Amino acid sequence: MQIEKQKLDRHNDALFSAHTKKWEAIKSDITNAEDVVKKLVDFQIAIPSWALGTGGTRFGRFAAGGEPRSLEEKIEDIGLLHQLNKSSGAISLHIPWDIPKDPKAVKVLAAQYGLRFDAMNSNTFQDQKNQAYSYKFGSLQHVNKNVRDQAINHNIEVIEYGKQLGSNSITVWLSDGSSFPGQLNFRKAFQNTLDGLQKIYAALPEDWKMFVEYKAFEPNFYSMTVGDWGQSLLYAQKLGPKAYTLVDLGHHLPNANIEQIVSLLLMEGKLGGFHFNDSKYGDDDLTVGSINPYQLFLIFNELIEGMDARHMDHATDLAWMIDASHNVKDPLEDLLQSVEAIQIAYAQALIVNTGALVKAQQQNDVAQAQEILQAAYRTDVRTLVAEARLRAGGTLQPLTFFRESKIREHLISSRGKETIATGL
Ligand SMILES: [Mn+2]
Repeated sequence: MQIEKQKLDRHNDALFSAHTKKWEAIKSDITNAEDVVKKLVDFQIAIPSWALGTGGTRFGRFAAGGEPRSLEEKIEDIGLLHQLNKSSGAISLHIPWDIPKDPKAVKVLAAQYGLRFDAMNSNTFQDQKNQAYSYKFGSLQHVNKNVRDQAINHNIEVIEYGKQLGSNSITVWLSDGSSFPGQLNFRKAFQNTLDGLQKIYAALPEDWKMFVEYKAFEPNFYSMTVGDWGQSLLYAQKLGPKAYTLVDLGHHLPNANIEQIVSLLLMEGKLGGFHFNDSKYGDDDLTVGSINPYQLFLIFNELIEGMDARHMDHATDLAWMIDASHNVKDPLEDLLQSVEAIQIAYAQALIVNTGALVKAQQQNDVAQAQEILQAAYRTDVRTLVAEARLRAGGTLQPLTFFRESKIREHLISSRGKETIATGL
């Protein structure tokens, strides 16, 4: 569904004078407020096609109702998010859950909502109907060449779909690994995987990137064949200049220093993209910023520092995507919260007094360094984020608008209560 412009205007008009007061105040406080707002307007976060439906756990699934029934309806939902926050201008597709039957028409539809196609995602962690070989014991690592070839061909097929949609990257996440000691020869598993990735890499168009995503555990619990950033970087370095490491916040062991990982990958020119979520224990896929917003801020601080050191464009040189699952929330509300949390962390990192921080580091002034970071983190930047949305043509308060307009109720009445989105 698309929201009429008058409705958006009415919402913004009602909030405008209160917002303006706050904006004037923060502008006099933060010297680079204008610059932050401009950067926020440019910053877009891709929404994966599997995040529009209610997620499940291995125990159960409780549908929200009105969930998208097709790829077209998923695009419609992301279009709606983008209309409200003007920062969700990209969609990331998962194959085979969302195979476009008519890629041309799908591309046109997405463009109507102002969306482009971000990284394509392959799937060799599940068996599909009528599949010749099973991935039960892995895909690219598999001891049987037929299984490996099937996984390679699938990835090449995903690239082909992506080409038709105007995407320019593929994310390869492998569930490969072992659950018991002795199950796997680590070296051979690595070599088979590298060989498969090389064949996929060879099928990349000139201007494409390949992201190698790692994960510490699950679904395998003894070893993962792409288990950490070191292994991912090893693959990426061996593959070549179009291969990069992808960091998913939930794919680390507890208490990992993700900001340091980000910093070093950027230093090596090998950070390709980011999957945002939050977690308390493992890969919990909770709303971005819901558990540990300070960590998110520290990560953004390193992202900006590292990108600026390499003169990278914040908005376009890395792939930004939300990768979460929503078990007890309305998926659209959750995504609105996630995007806002990312924007807040980004804005806070943009107002860090970097000159003073460098000076404090040079002088080993540890207390002062902490003060500088926390001064930025403790600044309420929500008005900057709202101002960016307003300038881009979105809503001042997306979540309030979503609720007051009864969008979920409308979706339920048009799509039905029992709809199920394809995906996990
Ligand atoms: Mn991910």
